[in-house]
Amino acid sequence: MKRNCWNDQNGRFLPEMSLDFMPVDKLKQVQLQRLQATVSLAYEKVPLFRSRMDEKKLKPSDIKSLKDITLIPFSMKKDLRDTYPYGLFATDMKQVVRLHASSGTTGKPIVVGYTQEDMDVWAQVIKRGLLATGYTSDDIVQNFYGYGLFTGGLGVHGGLESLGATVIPVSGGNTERQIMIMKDFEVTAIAGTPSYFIRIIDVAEKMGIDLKTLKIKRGLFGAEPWSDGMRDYIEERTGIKAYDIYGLSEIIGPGVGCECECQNGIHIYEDHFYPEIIDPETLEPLPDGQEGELVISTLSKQAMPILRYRTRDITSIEATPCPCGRTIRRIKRIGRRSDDMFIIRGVNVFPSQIETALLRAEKALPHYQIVLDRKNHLDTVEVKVEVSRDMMSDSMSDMDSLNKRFSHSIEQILGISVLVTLCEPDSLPRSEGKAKRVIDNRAIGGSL
Ligand code: DLL
Repeated sequence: MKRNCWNDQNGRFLPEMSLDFMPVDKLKQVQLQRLQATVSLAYEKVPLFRSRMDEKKLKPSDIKSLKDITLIPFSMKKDLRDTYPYGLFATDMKQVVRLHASSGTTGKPIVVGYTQEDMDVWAQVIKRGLLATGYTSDDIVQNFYGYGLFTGGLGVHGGLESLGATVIPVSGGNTERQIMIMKDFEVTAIAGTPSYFIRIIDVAEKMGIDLKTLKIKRGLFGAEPWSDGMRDYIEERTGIKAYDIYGLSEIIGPGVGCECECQNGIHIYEDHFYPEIIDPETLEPLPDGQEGELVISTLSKQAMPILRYRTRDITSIEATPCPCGRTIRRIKRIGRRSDDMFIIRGVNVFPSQIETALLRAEKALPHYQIVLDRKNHLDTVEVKVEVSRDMMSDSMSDMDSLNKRFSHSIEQILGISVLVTLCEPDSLPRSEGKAKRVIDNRAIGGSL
């Protein structure tokens, strides 16, 4: 597993990859210099950061060590909404060569911008992820992340081009055509959301195409939480290796971090993005190994520097080094956000827990949807589970016992019982991008 850090498997010199293996002292030095420059840029050019720092009587020159980062006020999604569209930009629009936007849960999207230098860094970090997961310039890569305002498609595209791979910019949707391309274009690697790939697996099975017989060796999946169970499902059904890539628009898009071939956590490209873990209630920093909310500061972004951004993603910094030898730290894979949590009868529930329960009950990944509602002032949850053709039976008692297996498994994990409804094959909506697992009818008044 431990490969010479300066070369790829063909012995070619890879300067980008060497950044993953920088001596820790050197890395910290780079981080401090870049943090100081970013704080100065944000203070001088972005009124929101300046006024927040002024309120705390904090000047850029007060940041003397990396620890001083905790003096800086947090920022969050609301700040991007409140300054819509360009209020957090630190450069003239003349320098901005790309805009992307991410749909917010309410009304207007949030807008993010990139200078050419930002674009180069973006391609570089994704290239480092591709190299760490075994992609090479010989690969023919089908990229089914959505192209457009979403950062996934064009972001990963830039990294693939920088690697020198052959990119097929197919974007999401038209599943049968995706499968035809995979086969006919002799695709060797893929990139896209895991939930859409699960859909591709289903459709391929229906078309009588065994993905294991194709040339695909690896996939880079992200943009939404996906469990270890889902990874096993993908790898077993298709014979590919499935790797996790993480990122968010506010920081750069995909490529804030990526797994390596060890598949044991996401290495953060710490020379560009500085990670911290905080307690989301007290906002105090937490030590390595302890789970909390991930906060990220950009260290090299020019168009839109962001300081101490609260991602809402729940994870921890891995305390132990990775066997791959990379010195950049890892975070645990992200299974949940602090805000897709819902509370049922006093119990905090995350969609990923329900997914784990369903997988545990049937060892197959059913399609499911969680419907939240409010009846008589009480929150209710219904888990709709689509029965696959293998699970279907004409016998009522078989279906009843299947329902009980799902309900029991959920109760074991959550400690509360929830209503499980079995649905016909192909009856639940499928995603072509990020899966929408939770339908929340409470906000629109619920049933009462
Ligand atoms: O989803 C960027 C991206 C594109 C990442 C393609 C990876 C691949 P946003 O639309 O701004 O950006 O959504 C960011 O998605 O805060 C997480 O909650 C979630 N997310 C992204 N990657 C992962 C992952 C893109 N690998 C939000 N695991 C983040 C779990 C992820 N959640």
